[in-house]
Amino acid sequence: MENKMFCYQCQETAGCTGCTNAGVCGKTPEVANLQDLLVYVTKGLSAVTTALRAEGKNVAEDINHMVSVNLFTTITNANFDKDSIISKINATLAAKEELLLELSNKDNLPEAALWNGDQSTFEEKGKKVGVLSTKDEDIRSLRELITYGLKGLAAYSKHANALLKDNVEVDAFLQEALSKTLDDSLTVDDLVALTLECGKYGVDGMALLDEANTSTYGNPEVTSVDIGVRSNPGILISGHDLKDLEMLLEQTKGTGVDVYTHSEMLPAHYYPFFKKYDNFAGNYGNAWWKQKEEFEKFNGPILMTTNCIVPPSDSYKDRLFTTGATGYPGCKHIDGEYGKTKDFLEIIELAKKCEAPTEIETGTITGGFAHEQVFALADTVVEAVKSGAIKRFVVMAGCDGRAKSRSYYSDFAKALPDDMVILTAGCAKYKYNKLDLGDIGGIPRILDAGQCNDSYSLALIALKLKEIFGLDDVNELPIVYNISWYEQKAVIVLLALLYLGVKNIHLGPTLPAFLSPNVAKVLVENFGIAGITTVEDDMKLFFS
Ligand code: FSO
Ligand code: SF4
Repeated sequence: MENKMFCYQCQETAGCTGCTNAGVCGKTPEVANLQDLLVYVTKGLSAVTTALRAEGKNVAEDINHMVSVNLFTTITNANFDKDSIISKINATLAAKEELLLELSNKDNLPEAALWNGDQSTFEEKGKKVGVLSTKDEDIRSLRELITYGLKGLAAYSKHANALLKDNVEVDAFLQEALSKTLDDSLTVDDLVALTLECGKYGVDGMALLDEANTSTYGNPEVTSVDIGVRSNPGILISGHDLKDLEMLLEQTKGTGVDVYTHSEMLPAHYYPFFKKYDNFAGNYGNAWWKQKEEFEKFNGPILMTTNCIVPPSDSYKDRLFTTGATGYPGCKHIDGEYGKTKDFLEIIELAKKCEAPTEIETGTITGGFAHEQVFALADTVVEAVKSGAIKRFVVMAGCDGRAKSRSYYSDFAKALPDDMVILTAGCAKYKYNKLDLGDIGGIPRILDAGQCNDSYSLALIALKLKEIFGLDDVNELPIVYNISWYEQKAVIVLLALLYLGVKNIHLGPTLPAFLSPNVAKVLVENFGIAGITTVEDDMKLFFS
């Protein structure tokens, strides 16, 4: 039987091979095929911009932003709204046609750069240009690995762009690499090299976002975050976009409405800038996949600034709002250009009519161990390592997810010997951040740097320790990498770590379905990438 769709970009893909009938995430075949077309036309646009740059011509900033937002739109759990995707395809085709007029030499352009069509053809075309249109399984695997890494890079660039920070070299690379995934003359070796180059730009992209965040909101500092509730009505903000949070806090000031963070927005509490808002209440709930029960209990409106959206229940669908690259059919989308203020009044007015959140937890969690904060504690940390009080660091960054097998990460954290410290970032932390693992001489045994993009901080910390201990190689440090992945931002984090020379990363709960046996072999042989087994066996493997 013919597939209705094909997608294998996330860890929860059906049967660990591919979603062919409907997405496990809730993506319909119609939306999946339209997303494939959006990726295709974005690659076409990128081939044109890359050719224009080769002719020495300038590419406007709004085109760079369009490419990033388009890719972000197709990340797992970001946008389920076919109308939003169709309008992005139309806008991309229109922009591409205009740019084609500026291009002198059109001889070497791929089909995607020249294709155009009206809306009635989109879904059929999407079916023809998806993942399986590349027949060779190794070339397909590498093209998808690169595309997913670029989706992650685009997401991080988009957040920096919203804070009015751009890196045109990152944008030019992103577009060139996208266009190279259409180039049939490239060999497996060429694409392996391009994959590693993605890692280099992944580091640059995360550095850009880190600079954008810290120059705007200050350096994260150790912070204790309340996980209980107050008595006022509240708005829950989820996702990664700090600029959206800033606008929401400004507009809710003095309204009697509190703002709570959810999932990946938790690390916002660590930034000094946001501490001035009295109505910035705390963090409500856990990682993205628990949102159905938690959003229902929250009682007030929810603003999704990025993925991960779980298709909402009717009980709260009318209080779910989207912004940025996200979208869900039937949920109100609030837009706004970079540098302009989005209008969240409708959300605030709705909140006023809602009950206060139902308490689901009480207490606090502590985080804020991004690079500057850890550097400030460097003497204590180094002393603890030298004295043997800290024997090892375990990087457990990445994503959380619904799979039962992910209880491995809670069990692993619980089973870790008392002289080991977890370094984390991303929503993976929710598997253990409410455990009381104590501290080592005042250093908590779970150091949370922030969002998944703050894995950059963990890399900086590793490089700093390498320097302090006078080591030649980052792999000589007493650090083990046991990373959990779910969607495509984790792919660029992984490629960035590989670029920085980190070896022997363990990736779970399962290896990506998009790695063909040969591509997986390249990663195993060159970087020592491995999966996970059981907590007991992995403990022996990592620490003996
Ligand atoms: Fe998690 Fe979702 Fe941050 Fe991801 S909320 S899974 S890698 O979007 O982006 O860590
Ligand atoms: Fe399936 Fe994941 Fe793709 Fe959703 S994003 S359709 S769950 S592979």
